[in-house]
Amino acid sequence: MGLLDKLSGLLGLKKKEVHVLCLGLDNSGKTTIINKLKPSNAQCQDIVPTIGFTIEKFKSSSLSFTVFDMSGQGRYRNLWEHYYKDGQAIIFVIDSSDKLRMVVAKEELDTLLNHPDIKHRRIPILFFANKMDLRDAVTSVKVSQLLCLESIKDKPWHICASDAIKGEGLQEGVDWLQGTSHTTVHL
Ligand SMILES: Nc1nc2c(ncn2[C@@H]2O[C@H](COP(=O)(O)OP(=O)(O)O)[C@@H](O)[C@H]2O)c(=O)[nH]1
Ligand SMILES: [Mg+2]
Repeated sequence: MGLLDKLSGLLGLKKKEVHVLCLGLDNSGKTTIINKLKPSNAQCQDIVPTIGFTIEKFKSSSLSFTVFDMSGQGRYRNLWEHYYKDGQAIIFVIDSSDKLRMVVAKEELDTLLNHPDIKHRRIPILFFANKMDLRDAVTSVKVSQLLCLESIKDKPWHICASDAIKGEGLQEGVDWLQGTSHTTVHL
């Protein structure tokens, strides 16, 4: 069973489609992670390259993924925020070796958490502290400190160290998402 098949048990809803948002700064590893998660027969629904802004959408069985970069595109913010209300789980990817932009990742996370379509929902957030294989990478504990994850009280969250190229850590994250969402996501 592929990782994505396992995930499709998410929410225990076999029929209804579950929307997962995969977010993070550009170059953090989102596309690599999603490519590892999706089975080879997943349809690439559409890649929408508006000027300077790309939304990747994948669909497989009862799961759909919407993936986009949150950085350097402030003026496209309202385009991507439009997807928030349909998201039932969030995968937030961080480049653990990019210390310079960790503060930007934190700003984007804070903006996300304060968005009206996210703020009052107990939507589970899975963080991937990605690129753990790189010499410059900080630990997942350090990433969670830098992003102040402990201050997230009203949503279930979990952080996993990952190496998306080798596929390490992804299973643990998917298992957590699958386990948590039965009790925490209300439709
Ligand atoms: N060393 C290392 N490189 C990674 C990892 N994940 C992604 N990359 C590389 O980082 C770059 C950006 O990845 P990509 O998935 O396109 O990032 P996105 O912009 O968030 O979609 C690519 O060159 C990937 O091969 C990882 O865990 N370790
Ligand atoms: Mg990408």
